[in-house]
Amino acid sequence: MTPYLAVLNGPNLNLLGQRQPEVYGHDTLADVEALCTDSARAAGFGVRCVQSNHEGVLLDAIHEMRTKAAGFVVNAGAFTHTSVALRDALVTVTGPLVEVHISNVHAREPFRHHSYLSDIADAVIVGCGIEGYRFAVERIATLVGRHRA
Ligand code: DHK
Repeated sequence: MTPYLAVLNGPNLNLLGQRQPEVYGHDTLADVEALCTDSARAAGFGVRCVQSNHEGVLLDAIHEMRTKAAGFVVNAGAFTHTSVALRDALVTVTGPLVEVHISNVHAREPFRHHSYLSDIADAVIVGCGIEGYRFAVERIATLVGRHRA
């Protein structure tokens, strides 16, 4: 079976393309998921994409995939800055974890400067727009030693 990457997007990311385009750009969540699918395929992976506005749904998805996914690409949205529960779930995943933020959170409000995930992530990508998701997929492929398998 083709190994897969989990691509998790948190609250409000379903509104990409409509929400604050000056911050998040004009691409949609569908564009993000297509980008992940294409870059993962190029590296020999499938993807499972989950977006939810509900913390518990994201937790359940992590529990379901934590030992099965080859790696996790996670943009937890605002839960990044608030959720010990997401951190506690993500620390149990067996593959690499890459945290992504479309915007440069460090150039924004102070409450966005702290992440509950960054110190448990293998890499953190901020401020690259949706291209950051492709970088995340490629980094996971490098970390698990799988390139165009
Ligand atoms: C997305 C969000 O929804 C915010 O809550 C984060 C992040 C930043 C992003 O840049 O992708 O603070």
